Order: sequence, then C-alpha cells, then structure tokens
Amino acid sequence: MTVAQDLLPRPRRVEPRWGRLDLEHGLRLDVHSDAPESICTLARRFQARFDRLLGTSPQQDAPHCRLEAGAAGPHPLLDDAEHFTLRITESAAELTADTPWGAAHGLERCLQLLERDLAGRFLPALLMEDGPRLPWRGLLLDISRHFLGLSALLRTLDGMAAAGLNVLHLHLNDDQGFRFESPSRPRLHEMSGHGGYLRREEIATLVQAAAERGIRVVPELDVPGHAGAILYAYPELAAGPAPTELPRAFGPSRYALDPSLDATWEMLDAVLDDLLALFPDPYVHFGGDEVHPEVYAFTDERRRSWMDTHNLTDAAAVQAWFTRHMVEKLTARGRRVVGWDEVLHPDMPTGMTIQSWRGAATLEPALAAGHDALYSSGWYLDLHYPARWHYRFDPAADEHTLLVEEEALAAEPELADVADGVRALQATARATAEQVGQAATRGRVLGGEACLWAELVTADVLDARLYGRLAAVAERLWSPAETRDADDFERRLPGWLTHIERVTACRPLTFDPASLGALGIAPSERRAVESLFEALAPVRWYKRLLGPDGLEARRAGQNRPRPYDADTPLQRPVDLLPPDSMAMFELRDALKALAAEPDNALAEVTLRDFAGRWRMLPVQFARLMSRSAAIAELEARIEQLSELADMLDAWVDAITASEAPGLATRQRFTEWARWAAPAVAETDLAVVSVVAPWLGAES
Ligand code: TNX
Repeated sequence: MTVAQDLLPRPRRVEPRWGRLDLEHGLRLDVHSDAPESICTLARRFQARFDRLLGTSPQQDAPHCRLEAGAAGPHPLLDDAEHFTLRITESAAELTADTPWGAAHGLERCLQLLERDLAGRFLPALLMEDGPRLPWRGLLLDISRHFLGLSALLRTLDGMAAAGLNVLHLHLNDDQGFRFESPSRPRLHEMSGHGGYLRREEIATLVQAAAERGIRVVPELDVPGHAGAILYAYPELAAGPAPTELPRAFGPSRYALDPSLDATWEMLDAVLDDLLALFPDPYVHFGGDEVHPEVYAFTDERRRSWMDTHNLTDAAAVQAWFTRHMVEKLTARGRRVVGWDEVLHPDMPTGMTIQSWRGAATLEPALAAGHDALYSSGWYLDLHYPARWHYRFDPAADEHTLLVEEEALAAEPELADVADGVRALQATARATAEQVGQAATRGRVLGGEACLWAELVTADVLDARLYGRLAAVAERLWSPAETRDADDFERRLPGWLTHIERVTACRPLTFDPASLGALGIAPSERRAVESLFEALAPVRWYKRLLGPDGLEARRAGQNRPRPYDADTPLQRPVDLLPPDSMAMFELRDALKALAAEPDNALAEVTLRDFAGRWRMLPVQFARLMSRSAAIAELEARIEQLSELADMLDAWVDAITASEAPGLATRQRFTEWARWAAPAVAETDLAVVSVVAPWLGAES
C-alpha cells in the first residue's frame, strides 16, 4: 500500500508516478508576486505547518511547491469551485486551483501525503485531480447543551479541514443555553449564557479562521421550539409554560415562542439583526424542530381569534405561519433559510432548504416539493454508533436505497434491544411529510451534515466523540459515489486519526491525562487502563441519554425524567471511550489473519499480547479500584476480559496446531458472551462482537 492509497477521504483521481520529491531540506511554498492576499495568507499558514512537520524551515536548496489559485470573495460560498490539481515530480510540486478554497484542500492533501523512510522525508511523485462530490459538507456542533468555547471550535476547524468538510453549523441556543452575545437583547446571553457564550470578537475570529480554511459558518437560532433559554430571559413571550430557572433537563420540551404576540417578533427582529451582523454566510438556520403540538393548540379567546384572523385551523398551521414569517424576515434581509424537517407543511413557503433528520421519510417529500435538502438522519454522532454504520448512508441515493440502508441500521444485531425505537422516529416523520405537495421542479440534495448533539459532550470529550465517525461522513460527502467499501474505510481510519493528531491540536486517539487523573488513574496505571478501555465502547443509540427506565418508558410511549441533565459531570470512563476502538480493529485483523494462515507469526503474537494484557487486569486493577469509584464500576468488565484471555489463548493454541476449536470451547464462549452482554457503567464490551465470529463459531 502506498500513502496515496491510504488517503481519506479518497480522492477523485490519483495516478502514482515513479520517484519522490525529497524534503530533507524543507519545502518552499511559492506564490506569484501578484497573488491575492488570501493566497498569501494560505501559503504562510501552510508554510508553518510544513516547517513544523519537516523539522526545518526551507533551506536554500529546498524544492518548491508552486501555488496557483484564482481569487474568490472574502468568505466561501455554496457552489464555489473547490477542485484542484496537484502535480508532484522529483524536482518540484505544483498546485493549481480556481479558488483559495480549492488550494487549501490541495495543501491538506500534501500534508497527508508526507512520508518518511530511512532515507528521509518526501512526497511521492503523482498526479492528483481532486475535488468534492457534494457542495455542502457539514458538521453541526451543539454548543448550547454544553458550551464549547473558541479554542475547541478553532481546533475543530482544523479537523474539519483535514476531512474536507466545509460547513460548520452552530446550534447556538436551545432549552439549556443561549450562546452568542446579543447586544440589543443582552438578557439573552447574560441570563441564559450560563456556562459560557461566544462574544462578538470571538465569533469574528471563528468566522475568519473558518474562511481561511474554506469553511462556511452557518448559525442556527432554534425557534419557535427549544426556546427554554430564550423564555427564561423573556417569559412573557411563551406560548405555553416559561421556565423560572434556566432549564437543565434534556428531551423534547414545551418551551415555545408565542407567534401571536408583536413582542415576540420585535425580539426576533432585534436578535436576527445581531446574529446576521456576526455571520456573513447567505444561509441561516432557524430550527423549527420539535414544537410540542399541545402548546400550539390554542384554546384561549385572544389566540383563537388571532388564529381565525389568519385562517389557522390547528397547531401545525400555527407553526407553518411562524415558518412563513421567519422566512419572510430572513429573505428580506437577503438570506436563504434552512429549517429542520418538521417545517414541512402544505402552507410552508417555497425556496427553503430542509435538513432531514428523520430519514428518507422526510428527505424525499422535501425534494419532491421543490426544496433543496440536507441529509443528517443517518449521521447522528451523539448516538455512539461505529463509523461504519454512518458510512453506508449516501444522501444522493434514491429513496428506496436510503430506506433499505435505514432498515439495515435498525437491524444491526447490536441494536436488537432498541430496534423498535430506532424505527419509531422514521414512522412519526412519515405522517407529517406525506401531506406536502409536489413541485414542477425537484429540489437538489446539497449534501449533508454530521450532527453532534451535545447532551453528553463537553470540550474535554469532544475529540473522542467526533473523529472516526466524522471521517466516515466526510468521505461519503467528498468521494465519488462508488467509494463504498467499509472494510477499506476502516483500514485507512487508524492512519487518518494518527494524521489528525500530528497536524492538528485534536486528540482523537490519546486519552487526556487530566481526564484520566480526574478518574484517579496515575500515569503508571495508564497502560493497564488502556488495555481495559480499548475493549469497551459507550452504549449505543439513546440508551445512555434515556437510561434503563427511560428506555422502558419510551417503549410505552411515555417520557421519564432522564438520568442526565446539563449539570451532570461527564467524568465517567464511558465519557472517554470512542465508539470505534482502533485496538479492536487490530484484534479483528489478527484473528482473521491467523484463521487464514495458522503460521502467521505476527498475528499470533498480536493475539497472545491481547490475551496477556487482559489476564493481568485483575491484579493491576486491585489497588486502583479501591481508590477510584468510577473504575470500580467496571469490575465485571475486568473479570470478563481476564476470562476471555483464556479462551483466546485456547483458540490460538488450536488454530496454530491446525485443530478445530472444540465444542466445549464454543459452549464456554457462548455462556461468557451472555454474561458480558448487559451494559456495565454504560459501556458495552466491544470485544464481544469482534471475537464472536471466531471463538463462538463452528469452524
Ligand atoms: C433531536 S434533531 C433533536 C435535538 C437532540 C437530538 C439528540 C433535532 C432537530 N432535535 O434537540 O439533541 O435529537 O439526538
């Protein structure tokens, strides 16, 4: 495998050439003397990155990389050209693009292509013609449930750029917090910005840094529902209840703005002016999701007569009226409007962009009604799904294909106990979306967004919650439609994560020493803890957010108080665990390799090493468990792994002796797997599904 075959996301076209560009003396990024300022800035930023990676600034005889790029506006726009051509020969490199954004993508590729061997550092000779498949490649960050400050956002821009993503969608307010400075309505951020909010200068810095990376920042003001934080500051604007304290509980709420009040629109006018002054992108998201229907089922005389005046017959019509007014206000200010798929209604305005979060059931009707659409439903990163589950969804696929993939997800064996819940969301969506009409011209799938809802995310755990899975979504949005091999994606993923650690401040692979310290883990215990953590994964879907009781209640169609609220510390081992464990990829590959070649020595030592480390866990953890309650919760996992060590060794013994593992071994494994199945401290034992095909199967 060459480094070009390991690229993630996969490029459109790459032709390896013979030879290499030697970089022992550094690399000099060159721009034309009359190059636009944006290109000079780009060159300076990447020169510093190359210098750091190459360990030297360019010396006299360093090879050149010539940058030739057309100009663009101050901020990237949807549909701006993003493609580039990169030529690397034995004497120089040359990067051409129509825009600075295309050039930035090409330079990210150069960073990925850097190689090193005994003779030193180099770039492989090649010709690459690359550019994204879809123009809207986004990440939604919810900074409202837990605040993510400027430094977390800035490092995330670097991670996004490395993945080829180009839209940061900021979910700026929700029931639990209002996160941007509103000079004309300061009560909003002063009262409801508990935990932090973005100041105007910080937003300017963020938008500028994003533009330098070819990334658009799309703000979301979530109204009329999810309005708890707004209504805490302005209780008189509530259609239903208003909170007397800043809400801390998660889940669908009854906090919604009263659309019949002039004061509501005065507030929205002022806040929109503040917001639009900070975010230059032509697109603005206004939410529109999860308005509790009972709240808009007005019964009092004043609002009944308001409904009559406007010919509104039910709660859905009230919401559609709200949507129309929001869209008018934003359109009058020269913006294009995005809303969640609940805004679909026969009386909604035309020309919106619909973000589909409830599946093909809303994507297809939105397009048929002539709206542009963004896909998100299969890409909820807060559900702790492994990357390969997200990888299957292609927003541009036809409805049937998407439905098949949705069903395949609901049928994942690991979701067996919640499959009804997974299917239920799509069913609710179908009813609302079906009434929407057909337009003469179909809308366009612009792309999609991975969504990181942050009920269970803080800046400390952000990187473990993003990367891995973000790469799966990024490749689907960037690479040609035929790039669909999930095994090959997983093969490239560990290298990409290592790359992210090398070129950004993001740390998707390394457990943060401070977080381990907070769990009472000493530096000397780190190795042992890693051997345990790498075999675990956070429980999937909403199991954690709802809790065991909440899950049962949801089945019966009820809502229960949830085990977490916005003040619950996220400092359990489960918070540190990435949903994909690179060690489990390694284990899986070694099992497969040994089964195929019983004399594969590398596979054998890898497996023996796993078994050896698991066997030591009870001894290593004895003291730690007496010190750390958080670790003591995992006691069952430690016992389970030490038992698995014996079974794995027995399997390796049998395979290397060219014997079939016996019936007794398989029965013992089956019983063990039953013991290991229930969640422990909100963790799954990820290793079970990895070893089951070998240790549990008749060979
Ligand atoms: C649904 S998606 C929500 C969010 C939650 C998320 C949790 C959408 C428009 N609303 O408020 O955070 O589920 O997955």
